[in-house]
Amino acid sequence: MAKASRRKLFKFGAAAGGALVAASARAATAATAPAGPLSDPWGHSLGAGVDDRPYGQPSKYEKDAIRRYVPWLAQSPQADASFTPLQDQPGIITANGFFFERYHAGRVSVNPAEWRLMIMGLVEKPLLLTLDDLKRFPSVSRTHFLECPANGATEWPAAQLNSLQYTHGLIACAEWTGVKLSTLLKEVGLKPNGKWLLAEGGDGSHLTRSVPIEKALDDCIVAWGQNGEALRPEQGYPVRLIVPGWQGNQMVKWLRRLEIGTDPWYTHEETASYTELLPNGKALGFTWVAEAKSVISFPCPEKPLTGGPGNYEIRGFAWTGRGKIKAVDVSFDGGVNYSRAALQEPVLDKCMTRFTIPWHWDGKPALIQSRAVDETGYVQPTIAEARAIMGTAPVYLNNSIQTWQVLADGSVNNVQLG
Ligand SMILES: Nc1nc2c(c(=O)[nH]1)N[C@H]1C(S)=C(S)[C@@H](COP(=O)(O)O)O[C@H]1N2
Ligand SMILES: [Mo]
Repeated sequence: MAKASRRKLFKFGAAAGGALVAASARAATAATAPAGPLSDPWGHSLGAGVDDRPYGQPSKYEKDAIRRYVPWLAQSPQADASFTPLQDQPGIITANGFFFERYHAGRVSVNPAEWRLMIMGLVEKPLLLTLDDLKRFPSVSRTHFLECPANGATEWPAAQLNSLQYTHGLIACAEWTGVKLSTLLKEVGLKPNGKWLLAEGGDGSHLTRSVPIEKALDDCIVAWGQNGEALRPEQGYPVRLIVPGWQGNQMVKWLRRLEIGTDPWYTHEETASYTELLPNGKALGFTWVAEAKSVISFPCPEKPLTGGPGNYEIRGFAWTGRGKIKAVDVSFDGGVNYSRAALQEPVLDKCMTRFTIPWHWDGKPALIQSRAVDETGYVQPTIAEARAIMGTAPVYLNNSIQTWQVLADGSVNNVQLG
């Protein structure tokens, strides 16, 4: 995402916020006692048969639960990103149709019969695999999140987009099925001086990323399955690399080549997305791991409190690239006091984790926040703490605590404190 678009982002945020406030105010006044049983024509007629939908679709009433993109954020939709509607995601799995997209050269359509994976470089026995060859190796299924390091980039200078989808939607979580990279590297036989892996994509961008061999041998997956079906074209059909817990741009889509070398191949773009200039003038250096982060997904700007004062369940997601989430604390007063939320099972390694906490809302304005703690003891920073670390003009790696302002009418706004 380009820094130049911030002014436009701000205008967009103000417009979207106004519309949401008006909508939720209407909803609040419409809340009345039930008048009696609703008309239920669906209980007195035949439904559709099994012959009209060979591939299932969501209810037509869910038409607002969709990916969205910001048309002026990038120069073309082929070099842009769409955002996951986290406000519509109930559990830790992101539906394949909701999964955010990030393309450098568009979504290509790869014929699996013509697809090949080349494994070469410092190996005893280079391999050229077809998809059928790849699927003969022992496989695993693992659930992991995938976050673009630009997630939250618009929010570094100020609270700009009044939307959970746009402030946090460059993340998704799926069950991936494939062959462990370690299995393939064992098959080709690593030479002792093979210390780095280069992964290359088959799309026009030929996106390439360098992975240290320790990570490649640890938990990386060469995946073809995504949430109960083949990988979607959006996610790199037929095969992508999963580098659990690391930044999303490492997870090369439409994977076509793995090369073993002695050193990293850092490309210009790779360098730009991994380093941030710090206040002391030094660069942060290569930072691959997605640090602990969390956000409240209900309520949020898109999902206000429509039922008036009373009992609600606050819900959200937390994740860390360093293992499991240990705890999430929720504040209702802008970070003065925190209460521990419940983590909903399963709590998995490098995976989105769901948290919940009951809230009796007294109808007064409130500032709600969530703060994640991971199993290493790392605590998610406030925006002020994150800025102190990252300096004045960062783009990437915003994992700071999000504040939602709840107003008396139940509407919710993106704000920043301090
Ligand atoms: N071949 C290829 N791989 C790619 C990209 C790409 O444009 N081409 N984009 C990268 C970036 S920047 C991110 S954040 C993730 C996004 O994955 P998704 O589109 O499945 O959400 O894919 C990464 N892998
Ligand atoms: Mo990305």
